[in-house]
Amino acid sequence: MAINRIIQTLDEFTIQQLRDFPQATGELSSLLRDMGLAAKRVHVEVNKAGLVDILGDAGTMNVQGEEVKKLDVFANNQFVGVLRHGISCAGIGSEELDDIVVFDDEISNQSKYVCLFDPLDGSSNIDVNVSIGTIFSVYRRVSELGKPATAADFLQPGNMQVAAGYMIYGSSTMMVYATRRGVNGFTLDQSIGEFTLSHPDIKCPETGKFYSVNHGNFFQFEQAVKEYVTGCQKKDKTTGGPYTQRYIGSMVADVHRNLIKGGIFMYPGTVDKPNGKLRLLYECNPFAFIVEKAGGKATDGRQRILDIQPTEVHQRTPFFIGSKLMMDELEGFMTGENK
Ligand code: AHM
Repeated sequence: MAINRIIQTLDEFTIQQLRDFPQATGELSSLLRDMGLAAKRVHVEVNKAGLVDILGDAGTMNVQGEEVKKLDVFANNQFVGVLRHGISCAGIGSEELDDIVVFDDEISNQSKYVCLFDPLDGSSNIDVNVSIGTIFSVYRRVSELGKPATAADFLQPGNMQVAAGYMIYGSSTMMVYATRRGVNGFTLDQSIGEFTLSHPDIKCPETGKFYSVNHGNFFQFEQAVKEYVTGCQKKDKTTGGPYTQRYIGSMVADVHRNLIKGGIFMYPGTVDKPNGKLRLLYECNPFAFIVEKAGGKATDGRQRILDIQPTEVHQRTPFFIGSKLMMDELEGFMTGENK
């Protein structure tokens, strides 16, 4: 059967969206294009990671006290580079860097947006050929245009995001991004070197069959989470279980699967780490924005992720995200209703 579908590239798609908004300046499209360009460079390196001596430790620790792999450094430099030289971004925050970086030059000071990103999430999986990803978040500045960006631009609650997205470097490379108009996914067509629209208007199924959690931490979870997770494993009227357990340890891959197929991803707090592992600004807010725009939900177990007022760029939060009905069931356990 002949496939008669018009191929639309990322650029064509964002330009088409701009046409619907004659007052738009094109800065956001330009920023998304910059992110796509950096992602293509990272894709090339990720794909030859097994061939060249780019694997291994860069010999430094990141601000979280974790080992930095060389590809993390490479990816970080690509994203910082495109945004610094682009026309839309006044500054960045990166999971790899201690502090925000303000691009204090004439063009950047006039730019409307700041961008926060985790350049290579799931990097402990690089050595073993498991999917990894990039996660990013875009905010409109609250500081005065014409002057350098300030810390307040970066410390906005997630509900102020104008766009958020992720790239997944997996069996194919994809870029998925959300704006208030919805969520769309683009797959890298390597024959032309372009991201092309492959998943238009993504909707997260209301429920699903997957639950994703690190079971190794089970005995450290709070009681309500233990009960919900146990409910996922057995025939249970309240949770709708049993569900299939899928956990790669690469959040981009885990949440991507659950976004497309339906499911719930959890990284709860533990006795040792009450705020869990994941970073609010670099990992949780962008995914919360994307999944909510697709019809799902995201909370820290008690409140909506997007309503949390951040106090510092590297703060962590417990994280629960996924299909609406599964999240409602979890919520019932957290509030004691589903006991
Ligand atoms: P990393 O980028 O240092 O690998 O950490 C982030 C990753 C997430 O992608 C993933 O969901 C989580 O850490 C897995 O953590 P754990 O191994 O504790 O389950």
